[in-house]
Amino acid sequence: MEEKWWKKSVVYQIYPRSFQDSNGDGIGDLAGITARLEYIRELGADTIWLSPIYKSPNDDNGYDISDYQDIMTEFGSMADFDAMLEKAHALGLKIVMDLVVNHSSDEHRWFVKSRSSRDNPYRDYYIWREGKNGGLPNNWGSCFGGSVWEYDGKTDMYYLHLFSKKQPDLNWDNPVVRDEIFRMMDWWLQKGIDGFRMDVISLISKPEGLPDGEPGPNGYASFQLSANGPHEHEYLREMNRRVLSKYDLLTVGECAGVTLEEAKSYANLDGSELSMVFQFEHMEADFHPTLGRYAEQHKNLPRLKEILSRWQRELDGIAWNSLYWDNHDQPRVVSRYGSEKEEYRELSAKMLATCLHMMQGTPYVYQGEELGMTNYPWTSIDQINDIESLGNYRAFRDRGYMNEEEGIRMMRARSRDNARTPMQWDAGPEAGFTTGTPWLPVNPNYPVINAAEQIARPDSVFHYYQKLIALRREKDVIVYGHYELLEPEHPDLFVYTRTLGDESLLVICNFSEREQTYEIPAEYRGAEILIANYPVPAPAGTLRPWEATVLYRS
Ligand code: TEU
Ligand code: CA
Repeated sequence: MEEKWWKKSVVYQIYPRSFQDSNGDGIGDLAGITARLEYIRELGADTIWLSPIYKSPNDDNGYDISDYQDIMTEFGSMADFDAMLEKAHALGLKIVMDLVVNHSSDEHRWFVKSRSSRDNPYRDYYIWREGKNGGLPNNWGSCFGGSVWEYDGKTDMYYLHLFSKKQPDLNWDNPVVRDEIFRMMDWWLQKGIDGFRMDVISLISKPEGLPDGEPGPNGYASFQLSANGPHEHEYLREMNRRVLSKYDLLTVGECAGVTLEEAKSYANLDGSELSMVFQFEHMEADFHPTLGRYAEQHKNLPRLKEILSRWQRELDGIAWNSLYWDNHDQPRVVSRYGSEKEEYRELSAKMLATCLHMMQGTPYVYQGEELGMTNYPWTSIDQINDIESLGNYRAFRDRGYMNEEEGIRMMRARSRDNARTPMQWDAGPEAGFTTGTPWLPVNPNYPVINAAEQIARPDSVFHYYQKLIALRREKDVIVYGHYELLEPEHPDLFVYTRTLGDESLLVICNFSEREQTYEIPAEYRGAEILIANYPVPAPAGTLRPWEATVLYRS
């Protein structure tokens, strides 16, 4: 396989709003990030993905951009950005920026002009349609609840928004739009950034004629109908040819609705499109059969294993995987697949980290994951800020699928705000995140779960992540080894091997608090323990609650 720096990387994701506030307004900012860069270096990650920091009215916390070449007022200035980039590079940290170009904000000057008349030059920057039979142009539902169509009285037409009505979709079929976007990307790359994480890039090419789809429980067809559209790969190859290929970058496409077959194009090792994709199949392994994400969790380990293993096996040698449990859109993995119980929280956090970090692909660590941060104990819908949680809760409530109490239970298990509570730095006021009032409450468990305590304690989750990251640098078998799943049907154990030439790994993870019996395959008996989450090995043939062990042979 061709050596590319990002194949050996570990990426740390920062959600700037919740990472570190530097001026007491309760909102994280660029100066806060700059002050904490040493922490990321100490952890060992070499690349940072910054969620959006561009000018934005914050309808969706920066995923609605009103100026792609300016900084969000709350986050600071372009000078703050330049200072952050310079210090990051001086510390050997690369910076990957979020690129949100499926849609802009409705406050972007392009959209302001676009909606002003039917025949202005910006009209076709966005997707405008007439109503059909006195109703909406089609039956698609937005990711945040309700229709994807917003009626605009000024010109008596509807515009398409797969997300909120303040996030109108850009029209990628218009070559002038592609020119604008590619020029803007180049401007950032000239500044010296090291790549892009491309927001819902799989949705940019809309299907011909925008046809109706099968409606789901919310009454609408899924917005994901526009995934992997007819010109998707053509546009990405154009972007690659005109912009990306001129630099040495990490590019990761967030690909809602991507299939394995599609990923083989998006993330092909020939470098014609992107370095890798974020797929969603494994995030959907615990979905409710009808309500999908918006219900309590339906855990199913064999299904999770089948999905991850299929991606491991089938991309091997063809395309490159990304590896993630957490991001700013997902509940915290310890609460999801691990245990919040005091005696098991750290063990389970380390087990989950082991399971992911020993796979082939580039691992992503979302801020606080390296501490085993957990979901927030929401007690009221009023505490929720996230537009997606609120929009979908209201839609399901109005259709009689859930009452408020069920809604709160759903938020505890699922809301994106579980990931967005402030980073827990220390046991001081507001966990050291701000000297003011944080925009979202700090998780009350911060006196127990915080970075200062974990850095000082050698057996913490933080130091375990540090070790996993260091191992990836040392052992090629972790980066490149071929993957094989063992025990596919076991309801609680996730066991796999990695092999590269004479080197091999056996990864054993107990996804339960039950003791298990498990006979280690003969060829691994007596092998070196590369890393484990208990200080001493279990008696032969057994596994303790949430145990993880990696055995190494060469
Ligand atoms: O999310 C895209 C996406 O596909 C959503 O469905 C996401 O998976 C969902 O929130 C989880 O249920 C991206 C960003 O990551 C998200 O924060 C933005 O809100 C969204 O795009 C719109 O830009
Ligand atoms: Ca601030």
